[in-house]
Amino acid sequence: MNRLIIMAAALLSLVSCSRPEPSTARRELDRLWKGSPVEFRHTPEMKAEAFGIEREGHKFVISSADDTGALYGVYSLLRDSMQIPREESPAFPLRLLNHWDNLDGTVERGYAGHSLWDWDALPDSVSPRYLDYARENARIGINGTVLNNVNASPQILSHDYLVKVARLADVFRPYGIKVYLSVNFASPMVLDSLPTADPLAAEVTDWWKNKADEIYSLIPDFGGFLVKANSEGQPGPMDFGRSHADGANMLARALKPHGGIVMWRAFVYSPIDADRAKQAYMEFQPLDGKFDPNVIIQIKNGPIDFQPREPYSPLFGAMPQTDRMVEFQVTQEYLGHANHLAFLAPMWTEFFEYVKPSSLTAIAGVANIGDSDNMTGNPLAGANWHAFGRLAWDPQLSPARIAREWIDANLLIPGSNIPDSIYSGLLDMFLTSREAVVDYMMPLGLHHIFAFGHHYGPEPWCDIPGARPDWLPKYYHCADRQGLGFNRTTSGSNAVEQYPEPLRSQLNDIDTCPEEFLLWFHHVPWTHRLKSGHTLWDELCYRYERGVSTAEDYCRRWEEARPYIRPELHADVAERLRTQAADARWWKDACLQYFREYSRLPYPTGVTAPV
Ligand code: GCW
Repeated sequence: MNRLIIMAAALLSLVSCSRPEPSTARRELDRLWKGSPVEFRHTPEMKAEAFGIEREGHKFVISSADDTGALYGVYSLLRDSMQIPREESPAFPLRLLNHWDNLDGTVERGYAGHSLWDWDALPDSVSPRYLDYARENARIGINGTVLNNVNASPQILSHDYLVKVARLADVFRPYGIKVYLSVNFASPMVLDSLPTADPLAAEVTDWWKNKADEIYSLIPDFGGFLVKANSEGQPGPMDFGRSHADGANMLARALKPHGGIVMWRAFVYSPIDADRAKQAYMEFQPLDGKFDPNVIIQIKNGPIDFQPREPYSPLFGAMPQTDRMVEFQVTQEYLGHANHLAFLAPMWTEFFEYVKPSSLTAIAGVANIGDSDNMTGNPLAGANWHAFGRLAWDPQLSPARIAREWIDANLLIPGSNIPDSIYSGLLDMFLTSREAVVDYMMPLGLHHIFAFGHHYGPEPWCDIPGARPDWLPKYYHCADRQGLGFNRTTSGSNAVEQYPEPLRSQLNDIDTCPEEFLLWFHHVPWTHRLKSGHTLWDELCYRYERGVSTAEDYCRRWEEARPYIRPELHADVAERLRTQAADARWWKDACLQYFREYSRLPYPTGVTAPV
């Protein structure tokens, strides 16, 4: 009887006592703002990950339904304690970084050193940098990370590696971050010598089911798989005469009992006869409605490959019965690597002008992170990591606001009284930088005239023996004596057909096609007049020249801002900006000299002839 009374009393006290304080949120608060007048309030009716901040007398109250919401509330309060009361919740439930990190420590398209993951030292030794990484991500609302390259080594699914992955998951969990893995479709053949990886073969489905059970026994909140299949030589279901849907659904069914998901990439790239810009749509659109509910199709923002400017991929509008997510590239594979300043928020908000965030289930960004001291190589590239997270949280945020947040917190000497004119010069550098890159690399809709392999400098003349057909000279720019640009209209490859009306007709007509996409969709005569009144040739020259002078101007502005910038950053960035300006001139000289062999027109006044 006594025991019963004690148990009832204990139960009663559990019910009446409020939920314990969210421990990570409290720890972060104590670390970043000791003695702060903040109280946490458990508010179960709020949405997952959401938070509210209000004032009660002298204290701040952060309300949330869960610990992650409380943590996000802390970071948000530290960023802005003025706009109160406010309530926020994320626009996308899944906000992921994709690491293209290989198990040997290299990073594909990474420009910030080696991989942050020290696979050899794990699981016994856990670098303190994993915690820094988790905090940086939680600060901007990232809630998932795919640890390894989409060109995936099957070894990541071996037991030894899964134990290491589990250690990382333990570090990230308190910060609301789940781990995911890229998987190689042929894993059962490589790891366990199965004769096939056919997604419809019973032994294969069993293998994946057992693998999923093993993963979840080590990592109960494992997020799921990311898959690059039948693209650039990676294995996939089509090797066995099956479709992307067969492959994705088989994996999805193995993960489903545990609540995991499959992100199946639509970046399919193999030498085909059709215009490469059409390939993803051609392969995936017919499969709409055939994917299981826990599959999301992960589509790059544009139809080709992370170019400085691309129109949105028409696949986003073509699979209404399938969950879709966008893949942005935070690392600057095609935007000057770690040398150029290219603040990417304007590029990503431009995408959202065409694709409604509410039509997407999730968002991923290919990380620009490595083991360099600042984790991003170029210190200014930290602004892109920040921007990706902030836009994943709220795609309506303006690039200017995001840039200001980052500049204030990271660039300026605390307390430095920077004059308005210098501050707005700095801000303007960020906001114009992506457009400047477009100007000096590939204006007016030109694309993919990069050097083969490293994707850094210009090579519109590329004719590497043995290169893929679309790398052959002129595949993308189609320069000839008449003009320049890829005819994707109804009289050409008809890629316009993949876009809905009225956009399709607008793109199809040389007079209504937005000029930033002109040479993407049209083969334009050299003497065709553009809106500026200039001929195509003259306008092309002016754009390249404008790109160069903008890049040169950045060096001057940066110098002017020197007294207000953290000294350890100033010299490093100054050097990179000088490289950027020199590269801009290199791009201009190389491209104009090359295209002039076709246009045979003089350089217009005001444009310095290449030396
Ligand atoms: O952008 C291209 C890159 C490849 C990359 C591929 C992809 C991971 O050049 O390095 O491979 O896209 O997205 O799969």
